[in-house]
Amino acid sequence: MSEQADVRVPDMGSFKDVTVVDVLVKIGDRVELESPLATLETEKATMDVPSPLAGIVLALHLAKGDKINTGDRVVSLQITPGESKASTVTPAATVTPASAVTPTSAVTPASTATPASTVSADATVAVPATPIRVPPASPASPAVSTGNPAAHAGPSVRKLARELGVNLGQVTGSGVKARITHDDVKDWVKRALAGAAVAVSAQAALPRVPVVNFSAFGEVEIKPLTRVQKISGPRLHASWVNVPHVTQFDEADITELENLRTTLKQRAEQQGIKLTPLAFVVRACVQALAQFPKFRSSLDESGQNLVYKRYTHIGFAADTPNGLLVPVMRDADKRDVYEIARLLADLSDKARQGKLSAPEMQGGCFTISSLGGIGGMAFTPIINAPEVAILGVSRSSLKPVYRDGSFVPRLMLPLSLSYDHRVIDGAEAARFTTFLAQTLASPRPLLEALP
Ligand code: CAO
Repeated sequence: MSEQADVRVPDMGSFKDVTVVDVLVKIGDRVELESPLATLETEKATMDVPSPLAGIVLALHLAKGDKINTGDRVVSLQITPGESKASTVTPAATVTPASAVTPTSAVTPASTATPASTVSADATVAVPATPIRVPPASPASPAVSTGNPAAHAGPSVRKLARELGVNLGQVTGSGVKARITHDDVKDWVKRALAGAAVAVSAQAALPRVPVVNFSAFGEVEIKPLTRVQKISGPRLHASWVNVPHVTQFDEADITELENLRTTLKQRAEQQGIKLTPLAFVVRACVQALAQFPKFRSSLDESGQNLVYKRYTHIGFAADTPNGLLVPVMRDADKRDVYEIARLLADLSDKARQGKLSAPEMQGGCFTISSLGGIGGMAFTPIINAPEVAILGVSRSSLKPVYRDGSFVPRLMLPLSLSYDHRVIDGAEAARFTTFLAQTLASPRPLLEALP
């Protein structure tokens, strides 16, 4: 059989007429032991009133803005005997058996969400594919009620969140047991502002794509994007709208490379290695990046400095059933062509099985996207920002090349280098692809032992 009990304001010492700044529950809510029920504010501090019992809220006896004192009723709870007991740890609110609790005697419902109609909030909703994600990934308004009783946060953090209009339910806590700290709230606000600013400028700058009711023209079927697409889409969009892309095209004569690869392929296979042309391309890129280190740099946040990386981690686009993933091969400059080939296969297998770990997708400084196994002559890859360049590789084909007075058949590999024109000039890009083509055309050194 269930019982009713009143929860009262605990002993507040000399504080009198303390203001209720938030009511964190509403009638019908289930509260657990020590769930905060309300937040009180004195001149010196804010404090939560934790529930000394678990139960269902039958009535609220205070409202936001009320002045209350020790012993005043906070809520009436319906409790099941044995299910909960008063806390012995926290300075809990006091409990008295309810005399006659009538739900209708409730003062007001708990503080409700007040979605603010700020420009930033609207803009964020309107452009969900904003490059800088407003935390969390959901485009919800940052300015909603702070009264989230489930959030694990102390009174002063709740106060800060309230003042800044942060919904604690959207903040990830970095403290012990995911407790939300002051810094977590401030970080959330910083990121929300950055995201909103980008969304506002993007919205202002971009004409909108028309919304079409396709079913007016025939039968349609709606399928959601995959999780990978939902993540990679906004990133690609961010790069597309933020980075001035130019693509430099070239061709590498890989006739000799292909002859060499054919002689090595079988032996490699016996060791379980699939020696594809891409492994040689990665090796050639390592050399090009050593020669032109700007191609593995990134602009810093201010856009005023270039961050030169002294490491060569190379990402490569992998086509998976769930969408595009970019595994990263760490320290590609310390690996020979066989090791690179093995890693290409291992990482792309993992990508297809959805088993890549976070470090295996981070830290890249240059990306290669190879469609050579599929087909095509050239394409314009989107830079994996904040990287500044990406190499697209298409399918090699035999072409007539004019040499020493006659046309000869040569195996030509198409290269498409997209680069960030804020960082790289066209002449540098042409030097980079020329170097790459020359390196691939004389492949023996690519097999040499590493330094
Ligand atoms: N020209 C001609 N043939 C090529 C080639 C090229 N440029 N590149 C690869 N090939 C051949 C390989 O030699 C192999 O042939 P065999 O089986 O006869 O030896 C075949 O094509 C298939 O190669 P592969 O795809 O298994 O291996 P890879 O090392 O070339 O590529 C990977 C690995 C993971 C990059 C690739 O499988 C992949 O996913 N590519 C798609 C990348 C992508 O989606 N990019 C677009 C991103 S932007 O949307």
